[in-house]
Amino acid sequence: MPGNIKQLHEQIKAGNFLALARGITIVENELNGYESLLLGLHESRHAKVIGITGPPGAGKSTLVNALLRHWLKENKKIAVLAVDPSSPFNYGALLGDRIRMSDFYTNPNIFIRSLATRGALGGLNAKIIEITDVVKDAGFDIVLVETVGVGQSEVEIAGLADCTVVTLVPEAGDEVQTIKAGIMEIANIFVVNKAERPDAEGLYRNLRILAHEKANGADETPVIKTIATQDDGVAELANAIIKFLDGQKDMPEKRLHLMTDKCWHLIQAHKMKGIDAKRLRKELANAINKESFNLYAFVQGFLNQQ
Ligand SMILES: Nc1nc2c(ncn2[C@@H]2O[C@H](COP(=O)(O)OP(=O)(O)O)[C@@H](O)[C@H]2O)c(=O)[nH]1
Ligand SMILES: [Mg+2]
Repeated sequence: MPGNIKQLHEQIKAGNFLALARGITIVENELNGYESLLLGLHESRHAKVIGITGPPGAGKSTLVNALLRHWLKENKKIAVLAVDPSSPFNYGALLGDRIRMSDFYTNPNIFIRSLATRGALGGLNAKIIEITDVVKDAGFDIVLVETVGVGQSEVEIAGLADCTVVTLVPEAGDEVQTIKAGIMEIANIFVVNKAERPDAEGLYRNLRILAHEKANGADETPVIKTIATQDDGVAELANAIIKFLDGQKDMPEKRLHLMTDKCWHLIQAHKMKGIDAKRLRKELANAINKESFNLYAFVQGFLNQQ
């Protein structure tokens, strides 16, 4: 590994947040040395990744802040990765309510980073796996990843996280039909946030019924009511998360699925290396007008020249 990257990695492992921020930027943007950095990681298995997902406005950021405050009291070292296009910078503001900003920025136990989403509709950051791996090397107890629940990102977060918390709110509707089928597979814990609202009870009851049906005699997925803005139910949620993590013996099976997918893409990217798009276009322009042109034979010929 190049000397400067090796030094950066040492600093990351020593808990230097500036180095960690730099490492994330290098990996996120594929800057010089990013492959060396990734190849040198020893990814601590100590750090547990907790995914907090759910629709926009459900109160995910508020919950993350409440969990942060809860675990800070227990001296836990926590990283937050916020992949949320709607409220990327609200952490400082929310934390600022109860912890002075200056304290928060110098707090050696919290690292917070907002990340861009892959598409306009949200979804995880394209480099979320790499970024999480870098963060895991920095000696955190907990890595909280906030993501907006939109289709594929929910599947990804379930593969990435050791525990996935699905946050719902009453206005999501208390009808069983409105709860997407896939969400039962993904959630390790359900949160009914904004529980002070009268219609929260219906959603809560329906989730309990679904959890009961799914469990079929085994442990039921916990459903926890919270009022994140008042810290209500937050200690209970934190305990449920820790209990779930403690009881987890095997790696989540969705991890293998996600990692297979990731390997596939890395191999694809690796194979595409050295393919010169300009030359491809030029050669295609020459070939395409010929009577005998066959796209597939052209591709084979092009690859054979490499
Ligand atoms: N009434 C009520 N409002 C809440 C609660 N939790 C969060 N909010 C508010 O809901 C809005 C969206 O919260 P936010 O955490 O940004 O949601 P996110 O988009 O899921 O991250 C904010 O105005 C919060 O103050 C709650 O338990 N009750
Ligand atoms: Mg948010």
